[in-house]
Amino acid sequence: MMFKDQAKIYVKGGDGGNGVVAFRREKYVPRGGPAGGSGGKGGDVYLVASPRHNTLAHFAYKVHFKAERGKHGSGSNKQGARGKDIEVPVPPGTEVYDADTGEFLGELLQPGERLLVARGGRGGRGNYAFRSSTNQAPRIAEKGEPGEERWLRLELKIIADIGIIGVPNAGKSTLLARVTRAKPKVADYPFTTIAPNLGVAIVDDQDVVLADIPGLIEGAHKGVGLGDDFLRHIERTRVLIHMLNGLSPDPIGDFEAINQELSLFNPELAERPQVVAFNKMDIPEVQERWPEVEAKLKQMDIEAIPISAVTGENVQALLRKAVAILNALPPIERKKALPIIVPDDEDAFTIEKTSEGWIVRGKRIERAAAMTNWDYYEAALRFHRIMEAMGIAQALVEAGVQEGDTVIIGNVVLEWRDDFYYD
Ligand SMILES: Nc1nc2c(ncn2[C@@H]2O[C@H](COP(=O)(O)OP(=O)(O)OP(=O)(O)O)[C@@H](O)[C@H]2O)c(=O)[nH]1
Ligand SMILES: [Mg+2]
Repeated sequence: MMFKDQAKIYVKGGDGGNGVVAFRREKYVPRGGPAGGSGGKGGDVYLVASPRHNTLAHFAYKVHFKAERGKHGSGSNKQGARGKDIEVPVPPGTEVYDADTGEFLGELLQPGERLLVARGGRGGRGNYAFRSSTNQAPRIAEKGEPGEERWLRLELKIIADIGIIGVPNAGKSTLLARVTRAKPKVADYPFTTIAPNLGVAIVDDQDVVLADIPGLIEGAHKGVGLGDDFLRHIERTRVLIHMLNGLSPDPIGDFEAINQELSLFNPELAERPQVVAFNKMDIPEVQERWPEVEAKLKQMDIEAIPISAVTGENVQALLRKAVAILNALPPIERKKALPIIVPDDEDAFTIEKTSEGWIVRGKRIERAAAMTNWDYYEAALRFHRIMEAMGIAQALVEAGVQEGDTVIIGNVVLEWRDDFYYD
């Protein structure tokens, strides 16, 4: 399956269940009190970091995730059941953004970590909840609040302690296979590796996660070769093993070209600590070249280690050096993640005059409109009160709304009446 390190998915919390209007029926009591139960809350949608997933490929076919809606309330003041939450598995190392606004919502690093991405709607209140000293038999109930919905952009950045980088064919996958139980494909042609492979090496009793990154070539930061996707993975590795191909016509030129690509992609990457390895030392011609390469690197202040990924020569020394650097680094700082989505100013609204009518937009008023059960006159009155309390009715009058005009709020279309007063 093709590697996929970005995905766009749609998530929607369950709608809240509707509240109902009902009255108690008892023997000898001609007209009982209000007994309409409230609807249950809709289920929430969570993303959860699953160690069984390494890629976002499973989102190629399924992109819609909806939690269950809350059950409706019923008579005898029975509350509707809560809708079930759903958990959408993502690989550890997934960053989550709102696809429309670009806002960073959080990242999932440790297996089992959860992030709330779409809240279920509140259940609508039944008439029992509306009873008061002045209205003991309310004929009003709310509809459930619609669940939160949004498109998310997921971006996978694998997290590894050590990233193995280098030109195609340098022997990166061979090294990973040598020191971990990973079984990456190894072949004598460039771009064998098209997706990063992860493995765990044990170095002096310490577990170290290694990532074998696909080969990089000049222009990679502009998308040449396998593109810039994989440069992003390098951002999430802490130490780099930069592998030189002992058989390359110009190993030092390769080395400089790749470092150039890293810094063009992200200047911070050029600062990432590197341990340089010169590979394929089991081949006599490569051994012959080594002194010259070693000297040139020394001039650049670089202490390279000659290795053979095939025989394992010097491989432990290479890993030890990388792990020593790793252990000296400060702990990873997490990106600031919002644990819960903070809505923007809920009460804000706008009014626009269009050929179809007056369009009122605003989070709170649209939600109130969606939750109003227009079958009940009292509910319509209550909505009108909300319009007044929020200053929307007055704003419409000031804007010039006329008797009979159409007013559109979310999915609700109303006819404006000047005499819609109450009490
Ligand atoms: N003789 C010898 N051959 C090696 C050594 N390491 C890798 N090779 C060979 O070099 C070729 C490329 O090895 P890979 O491990 O696939 O190289 P890679 O860097 O992962 O290549 P890409 O995935 O294409 O970027 C294969 O034919 C390997 O057998 C080594 O230490 N000695
Ligand atoms: Mg490879």
